[in-house]
This record gives sequence, C-alpha cells and structure tokens, in this order.
Amino acid sequence: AAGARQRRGAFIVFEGLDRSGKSTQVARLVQQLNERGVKAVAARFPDRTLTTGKMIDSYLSQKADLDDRAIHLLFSANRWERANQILEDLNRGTTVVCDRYAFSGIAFSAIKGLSWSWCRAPDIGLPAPDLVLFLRISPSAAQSRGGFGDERYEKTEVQQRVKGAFKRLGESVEEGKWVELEADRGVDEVGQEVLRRVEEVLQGAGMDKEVGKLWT
Ligand code: Z5A
Ligand code: MG
Repeated sequence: AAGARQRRGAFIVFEGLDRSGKSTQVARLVQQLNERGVKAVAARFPDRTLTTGKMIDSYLSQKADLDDRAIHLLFSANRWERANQILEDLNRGTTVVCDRYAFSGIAFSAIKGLSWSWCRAPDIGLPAPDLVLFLRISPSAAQSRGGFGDERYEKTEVQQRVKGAFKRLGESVEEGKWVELEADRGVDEVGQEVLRRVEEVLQGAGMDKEVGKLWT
C-alpha cells in the first residue's frame, strides 16, 4: 500500500559458551542470506577495532587489569559505539548478524558478584535483538574443538558459572525470542536449523515494526 513502511532487516544475535561455534555460524549465516538475495552483515562484540575495544582487548589478553565495574562499562560502551550503525543498517533493510551481545555482558559480570540490575542498566535502550540463538554445547564436545586459549575467561570453572547465568537470562527474555540450539552437531546441520529460524523471523510481522529497545 502507498506509504507503507519498507520492511526492515532482522537483528539476530548468537550467544553461547567458548567454542560453541558462534563465529562459524555468524559467517555461514551472513553468506547464506546474501546468496539468497537477503542483505546481511556481521557484527561482533567485543569489537576490538573500536576505541573501547583496544582496552577490552588488553583486559582479555591479561595485559591490563581493570576494576570489575570499569570493564563491565567498557563492554557496554563498546556496544553503544556501534549501536547507531546497527540501527541504520536494520532500518535500511539490512539484516545484522551479531556474535555475542549484552547477554554475554551480564553473564560474565554477574558471576563476579555484581548485581543483576546493575549489570543490566548500562545496556538499557540498545537495539533489541529480534532473535537470540543460544548455541548449547557439552563441555566434552567443546573440549574436542581444541584446548582453551590464554584469555581471561577461558577456564572450565568460569564457563560453568557463565552457563548458569545464561540459563537465567534465557528465562528473562520475551517468549520465543531466545532459542537454544544443540551445537554439538556438524556445522551444516546446525546451520540449517539456524537458517530456518532466521527465515521465520524475516517473514514475520516483526519486520514491519520498529526495532525494539533492550529491556524497556
Ligand atoms: N565478554 C564479556 O565479558 N562481556 C561482554 O559484554 C562480551 C563478551 C560481549 C571474548 O569473546 C570474551 O569476552 C568472551 C566473553 C567476554 N570470553 N569468553 N569465553 P570472543 O567472542 O572474542 O571469544 P569467544 O566467543 O570465546 O570465541 P570462540 O572461542 O572463538 O568461540 P566461538 O566463536 O563460539 O567458536 P568458533 O570460533 O566458531 O569455533 C571454535 C572452533 O570449533 C573452531 O576451530 C571451529 O572451526 C570449530 N567448530 C565450530 N563449529 C563446529 C561444529 N559444529 N563442529 C565441530 N567443530 C566446530
Ligand atoms: Mg568466536
């Protein structure tokens, strides 16, 4: 109809533990969407190329120590540095596929003892995902994908506690917008289910509505 709003792109977020295959699936999904004529771009957090990303990188690689609150706010600021770009892309009809987001932000800080509400606050109002795909993986399967690296959170104990925090986060998200996928399968098998879920979102009524704001 005349005056109808152009359908926007979908904001798709991947979350999951270390080596669950997020980066692999983000790249695969962007490629598959583009092949199907759906404009899509990748984003990732932390984005280590941004101003705040340099400090985050020093922290994660254990070259720098920071207060738990300071690093939490830097991770959030890193998202805000990119937020307008994401919003512009979505509104131009481009789908944005994002590797980790504010859910990782809360999970990794809450396990240090910072309160849930304090952790959530700085991300309030960020573009809200239309779908979070949580890649679920068993510790033994993750193990078979290579040993831990040298980064700060790459330890079994941390990963176990983060897993619990993610579970709580999933329960707090609007019905249907947090989907857990069994990631302990071949890349293509996981990818097919990913594509199916994302196509449902792209065909849904949500793409005629404005991009939501996180936790509002
Ligand atoms: N962090 C935070 O504290 N606060 C925040 O706000 C945010 C993040 C946003 C760095 O993140 C750290 O920052 C992270 C959380 C914290 N710490 N931890 N843990 P990152 O994104 O830079 O790092 P990562 O997510 O841990 O990256 P990763 O280890 O690269 O995981 P992945 O992306 O999920 O996996 P992958 O690279 O796609 O795959 C891992 C390997 O498995 C690779 O060799 C693949 O070829 C292989 N693979 C992938 N899929 C499969 C399947 N299906 N079968 C077999 N093998 C596979
Ligand atoms: Mg990765």
